[in-house]
Amino acid sequence: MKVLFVNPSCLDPRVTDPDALQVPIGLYYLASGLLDQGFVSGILNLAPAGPANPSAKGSDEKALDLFTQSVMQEQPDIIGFSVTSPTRINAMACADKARQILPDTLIVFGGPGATFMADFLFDACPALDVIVKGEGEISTAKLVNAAKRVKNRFGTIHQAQAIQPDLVQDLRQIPGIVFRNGPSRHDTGQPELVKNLDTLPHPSRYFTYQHLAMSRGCPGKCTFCGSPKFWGTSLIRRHSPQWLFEEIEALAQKGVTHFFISDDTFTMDCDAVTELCEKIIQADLGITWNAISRVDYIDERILGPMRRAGCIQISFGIESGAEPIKKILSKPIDNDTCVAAFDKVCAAGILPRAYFIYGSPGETDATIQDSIDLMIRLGPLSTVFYMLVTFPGTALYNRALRKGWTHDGVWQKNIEDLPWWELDPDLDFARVKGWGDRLRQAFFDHLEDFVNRITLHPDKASAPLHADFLSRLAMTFSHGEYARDERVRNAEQIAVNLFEKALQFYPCPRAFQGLAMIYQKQKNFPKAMAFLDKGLSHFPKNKDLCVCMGVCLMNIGDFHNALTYFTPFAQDPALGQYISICKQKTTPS
Ligand code: B12
Ligand code: SF4
Repeated sequence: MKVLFVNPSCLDPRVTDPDALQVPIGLYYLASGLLDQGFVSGILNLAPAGPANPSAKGSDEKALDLFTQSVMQEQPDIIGFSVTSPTRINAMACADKARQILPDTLIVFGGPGATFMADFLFDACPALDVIVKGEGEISTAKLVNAAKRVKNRFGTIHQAQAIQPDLVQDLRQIPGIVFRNGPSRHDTGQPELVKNLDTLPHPSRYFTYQHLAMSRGCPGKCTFCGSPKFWGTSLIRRHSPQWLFEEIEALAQKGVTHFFISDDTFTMDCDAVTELCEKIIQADLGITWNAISRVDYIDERILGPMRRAGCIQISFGIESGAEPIKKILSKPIDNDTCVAAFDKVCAAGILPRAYFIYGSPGETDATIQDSIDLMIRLGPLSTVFYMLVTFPGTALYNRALRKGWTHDGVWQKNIEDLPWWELDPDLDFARVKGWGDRLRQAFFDHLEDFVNRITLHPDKASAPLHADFLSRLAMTFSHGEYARDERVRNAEQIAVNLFEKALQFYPCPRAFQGLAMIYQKQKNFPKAMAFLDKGLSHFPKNKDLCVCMGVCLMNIGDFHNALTYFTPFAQDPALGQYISICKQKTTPS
């Protein structure tokens, strides 16, 4: 029995956001569970293939071609698609294609998009056989075992006639699925949940990946979010710190150096987070990671361990600074709590990132000003501003359905999501877009001030980590996202200030290198080399510093000395060109 899991591509090209092209964590769990049971299972990631033509929305031929090739080659008995609202169109196109190529393959959809759009998907996609709702491990294992028992009889499930009664009996025993039976459908109710997440296999045994989650579920009930209904709010389960540590350690041993911890509210359980961090610190894994949390779950005591364990960024959904909007979005966290959390996180040397939503029901110029005022108090060093959109499974979508503002049939169109302003008669695109522009403008107008306001804990032990934090941030201004963004004013000067501030805390190779690169770009080679000299006096074997020094020396025509800096790293093919130029220049003709 061969099972192929597929991560379909989104409608919009997301080429600039590599994070969004990753395979969902759930597929790693599902595939590992089946591999552990002896089934043949793999994952096909269509996301990087994306829409063939970025300008033509919904054009996904490239992803479809890749899928067709894989299916012809693999000949899977079951194909399971992880579906979100933005990936449903590609999932349906692939399902239709699979049905043409392999008429008897069982086609299964799961994930948040499938869970809340079952009726629509069965109507719109004749090739679809089964939807697995919510958490998938137990239902999927049962489904695959049932498929194994009745192999070759699943071919009837998607045909016009009803399937055999004994097969129906089998499927009815599986909780949490909806399956097609000729013209009708059966829904078996809620899925059975994994009581102890540690009983799940370690996906790292089979796969290498960066997104991890310790918990399932969130205490929040935000009206724009699918999590409360998908995972439930009362029974939040989590892996033990030991289980997650083993997963991180195994992945680090496979070469993963940066992780995205994707729990909805990672810092929910203070003791568990502290225990995990202590284990990472003790093992000295040399990793970095980002996390997501809520401002009302930030206990100052965990920030030190988190930072020492490699946490470099925490994202918070701030959403709005206006009380009435927070109420509508069901995120009743007062602004002072938001500010306190941002201050603590930044003081620990962790970059606080703020998510804001605009275009909510009841939004006005005044509520946007409230958000701007709150943002200025928070001083976020990174922001994401989202126009409010809605998906099935959220309270807001249900509200729009009740008001008759939309219906499930809209998902037939090539749209990724439903912007709220399109539904709400009190809003229009021009105003909503204008609000987004105002928020972004305000952020860029104040960014330099936010950087200048950074106040780090003065304790001596944190000095190396503070230097790391400041130099990392400096790099975004000198060579990263902010360096490329025209809206950021004084980017290079901000970078210089940050690198210098980093060095006041502790000698940091990135800061020496960053300053040298800035002066090298300005053709001020003596100044660049002075910083490199200082850096190399602390870190004589640091490759980046050596290479940078070599390049500076080449620029001033000292090829002989340049070669001495490149030679220790001669095995790196990227340096081959430099080395051969230096050799040419130093070989007497
Ligand atoms: C981390 C995360 C991301 C990360 C990483 C995603 C990744 N590749 O792992 C990033 C930042 C990339 C991201 C991007 C986006 N995300 Co996101 N994301 C999440 C988040 C917070 C956690 C996902 C997670 O890891 N869950 C834990 C694992 C174990 O669960 P899982 O992957 O869902 O899989 C389980 C089940 O779903 C099911 N299952 C899943 N697939 C399949 C397939 C089969 C065949 C079967 C049988 C079962 C099954 O079984 C799995 C095991 O139990 C969720 C919210 C949440 N808590 O679920 C939102 C969420 C999934 N994201 C959402 C959205 C909207 C997006 C974006 C569109 C945002 C944007 N505007 O750019 C993009 C697009 C992503 C895409 N390809 O569609 C929505 C989806 C809503 C919807 N109805 O579709 C969610 C639910 C949040 C919300 N707003 O409500 N996301
Ligand atoms: S938006 Fe965040 S806090 Fe709110 S319910 Fe969703 S995951 Fe929880």
